[in-house]
Amino acid sequence: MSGYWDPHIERMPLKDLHALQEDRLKSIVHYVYDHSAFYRRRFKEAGVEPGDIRSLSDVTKLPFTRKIDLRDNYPTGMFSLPRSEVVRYHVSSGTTGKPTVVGYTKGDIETWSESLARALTSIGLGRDDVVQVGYGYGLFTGGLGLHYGAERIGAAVLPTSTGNTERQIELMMDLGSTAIACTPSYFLHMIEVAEKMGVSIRNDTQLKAGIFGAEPWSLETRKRIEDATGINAYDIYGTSEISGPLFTECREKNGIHVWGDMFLTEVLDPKTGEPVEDGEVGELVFTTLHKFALPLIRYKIGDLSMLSTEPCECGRTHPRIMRILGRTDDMLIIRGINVFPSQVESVLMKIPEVGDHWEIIVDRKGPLDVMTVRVELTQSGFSDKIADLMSLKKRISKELKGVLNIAADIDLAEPGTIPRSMGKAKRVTDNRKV
Ligand code: DLL
Repeated sequence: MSGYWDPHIERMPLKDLHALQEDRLKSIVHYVYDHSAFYRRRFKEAGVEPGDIRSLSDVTKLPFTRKIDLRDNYPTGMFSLPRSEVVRYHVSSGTTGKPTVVGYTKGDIETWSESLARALTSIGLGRDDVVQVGYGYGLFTGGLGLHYGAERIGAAVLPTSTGNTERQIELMMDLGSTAIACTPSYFLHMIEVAEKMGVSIRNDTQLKAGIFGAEPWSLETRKRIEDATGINAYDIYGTSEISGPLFTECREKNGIHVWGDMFLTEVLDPKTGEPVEDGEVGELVFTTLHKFALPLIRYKIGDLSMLSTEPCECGRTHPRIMRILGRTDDMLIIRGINVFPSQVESVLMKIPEVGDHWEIIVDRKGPLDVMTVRVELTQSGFSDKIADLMSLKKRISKELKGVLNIAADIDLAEPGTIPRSMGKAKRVTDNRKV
């Protein structure tokens, strides 16, 4: 059957998928209890034993784990296997605290690659494709993750990593890259550099698909990328803790397929910890069902999304998560109002005069929080007439207020003045914390 990497698994009837998940949940719970002193202690504290987990719904009896547990047990205190079984480590950058270390057995790397092989096949890639991997190679999971996934489907990998953008574009043309995997903010930068080089991604390259993620990006940004280049831009999600990049949208572009034989997904109310209904926003919690060096039980990632358990038009039965709103800890509280940077992006990207780069700066002036949104204008949106700029400022401010319910100061910047990122874009500077 074409279009699927593993049709038997991907189209599995829900009843069979649930039975498989139940078996795997029971085994992984026994496994961590037997192999990891951390989980034994946690389970005992929660008064739960592996034998208590008899059905899928019993998952709620298990205690949560969080990033802080990985940090507290730095570097490998949460691992379930000794070093001799580990074939790879990845390490988070630690920008928001102590770094976290994740590890993989040979089988874990295979499962990770398999997950991406299914995902890449679902967006129509295969052995005739050239996949340019512009995610960072090294301690970050993006580069090597995509690399192994693309190799698994027999594509030719062009491992450009991040940076050296002009060379990336030359190679894209010379080797005929048909897909690019990088952060959406880096791809926007690539489009800009290509233009400066006199290269049209639409006409001068063979690019047809983008695999964009590792940071929040809005549907409006997708539209901008697709309109500017003619490619199909797909969302890819994952976190280093559960392996790295793992899941993408399929060609339907209606949610990210999370492979149920590998992961059990819960979406919970961040306040009560109770499951929310399908289609309601909640916090993502994953249990790894088939990962053995560092299995995670009810891991609270902190990302907000919605779950859909309806089978997809593409024929895949596995649950989908909808576009990630952001992390609970990305949420800014400005004068008591919750603001997600992704909401700001959605508003800005609908305004044609606003370019692709923007940032939020939060200060405290006296007792008051002040949010400044600094936006770069496009060449055509930029005017030397003060009156034009003033009226644009007003318009942006009004649009933002309509969605966020708070007023923001708008700072208009000339094209090319906001720093570009090669990896995850830094959108927010919160001066209140320093
Ligand atoms: O960013 C893994 C990855 C690499 C995913 C390449 C996709 C592509 P971490 O560095 O651990 O891992 O960061 C994970 O990034 O919890 C989300 O907050 C955010 N994130 C990742 N993908 C998306 C996405 C990698 N598609 C954290 N949309 C996650 C929104 C995303 N946020």
